[in-house]
Amino acid sequence: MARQVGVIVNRKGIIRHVILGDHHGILIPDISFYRRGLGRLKGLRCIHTHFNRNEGINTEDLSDLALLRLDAMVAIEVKDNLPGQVYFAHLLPPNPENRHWKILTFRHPSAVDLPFGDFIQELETEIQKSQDGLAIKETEERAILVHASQHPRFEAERSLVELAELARSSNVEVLERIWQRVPHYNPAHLLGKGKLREILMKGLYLGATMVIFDQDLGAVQLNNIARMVDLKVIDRTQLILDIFARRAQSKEGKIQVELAQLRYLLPRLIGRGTAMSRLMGGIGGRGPGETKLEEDRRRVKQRISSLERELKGLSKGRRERRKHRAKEGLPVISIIGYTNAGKSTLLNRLTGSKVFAENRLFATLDPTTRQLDLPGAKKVLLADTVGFIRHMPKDLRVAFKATMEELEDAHLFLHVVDATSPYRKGEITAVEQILKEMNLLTTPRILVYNKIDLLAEDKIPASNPEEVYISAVTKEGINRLTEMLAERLPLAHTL
Ligand SMILES: Nc1nc2c(ncn2[C@@H]2O[C@H](COP(=O)(O)OP(=O)(O)OP(=O)(O)O)[C@@H](O)[C@H]2O)c(=O)[nH]1
Ligand SMILES: [Mg+2]
Repeated sequence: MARQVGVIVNRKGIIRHVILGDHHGILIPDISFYRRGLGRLKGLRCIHTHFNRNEGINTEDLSDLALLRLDAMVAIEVKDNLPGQVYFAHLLPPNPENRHWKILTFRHPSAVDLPFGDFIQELETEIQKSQDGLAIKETEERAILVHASQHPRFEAERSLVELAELARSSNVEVLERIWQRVPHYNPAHLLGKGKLREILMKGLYLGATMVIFDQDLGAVQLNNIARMVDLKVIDRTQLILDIFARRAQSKEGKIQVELAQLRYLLPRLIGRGTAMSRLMGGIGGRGPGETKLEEDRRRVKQRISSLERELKGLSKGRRERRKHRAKEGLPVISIIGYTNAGKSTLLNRLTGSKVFAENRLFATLDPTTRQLDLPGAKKVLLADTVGFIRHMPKDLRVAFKATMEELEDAHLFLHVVDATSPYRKGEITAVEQILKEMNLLTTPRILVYNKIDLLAEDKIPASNPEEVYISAVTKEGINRLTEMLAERLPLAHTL
């Protein structure tokens, strides 16, 4: 056929995949779902033919070996339809020379005198031994973060800092942040393949368990990158979805998060499916993977509609609660702002409640409303809300629509800003942008600069009537804030 052929073999010697390539190379199928523990090799080796006499094993083979953590990559030379030299490449445990792999050569397949089972066991033990020193716990995720854009440095950095905060809020340890300047995105891999390989290799050697991309990955990109490397690959949206999934407590919150996750997943299942069918196509039409995927897609769609129905039922209750509240005639003040600005802490400070507040992004997903007594025996309702963030994932915004719509009831917004954030300007703009999209810019609002206890005295700017400087922790400025509320509310309420 004048085409390369290859097989993927497991440790038992069972052939898991047969690959038919072209004259120049083979494409390794998606083996990302074969997972093994940390510090272990893949348990699969790739053996393939090649025609180029002088080449031996090429760089593509070696990077596949390293990125996929294969047991071995073996190339058998073919000439005049007969097998010739065998090149046997395997990874090395960390060593002083910093060599990643070793290549053995044999003059003919029959001359390979390597007891593979024992050999690979020993190698794996060596590799694991070297990682014991790092005291790695199997449950902990460690990630490298990758930001690819042509934004100026300041913006790229801000974005990476925030991504690291998101990772921390999801209990992921960040090993390294990588900023890659790209003139335009590669539709197949986001970055150029060579650069991407370099980054992924770095991740592996640092002992990462996952790569997190700051840019959202399309179905094809996600699929391609996940196939290239034996690491989990996720993007910013998935990370935020994960935090939401961990934090949601109420029934409604949980449904909303699951809906967002499924909506995110659905198009990506299709992406995986197309890649699968393309590969399977070569060796006999539709593989089992494709049928399974169609089934998965159907099940996901069913689950989405059932969740949507359930949510509708719940939002009816919410509407009634809203109506009831309106009838009571109490003005509503909503505390809004960028995530982690101190909204819940402020609610607690003003009303003496004990709502969960913590130094992590999206601590609040199930917002609370409390009654607040203002000077002059005025009663109001004070509502905490879910924090905002730049580039809020679309699926989440759709899913949390009902919760967000409660903001329409507010007579006044307290826009809480973390005064200590070096990026506070951008954070204010991000919040205002969301208000604008929701047609809520006309609702009166007070800008509340919080956490001033952490600021040096002279950094606190002179106040203007729309702004107030407070510390929800030390109570500084809180009296001024309640005065402002009492002054502003009668006006606001008649609006
Ligand atoms: N030093 C200081 N820390 C504060 C102040 N207000 C809030 N914090 C801290 O900031 C962190 C975030 O506070 P939260 O009240 O959870 O913030 P949030 O805006 O509700 O955050 P999300 O619900 O995650 O959007 C917590 O660790 C608080 O203790 C303040 O005035 N001074
Ligand atoms: Mg909160």
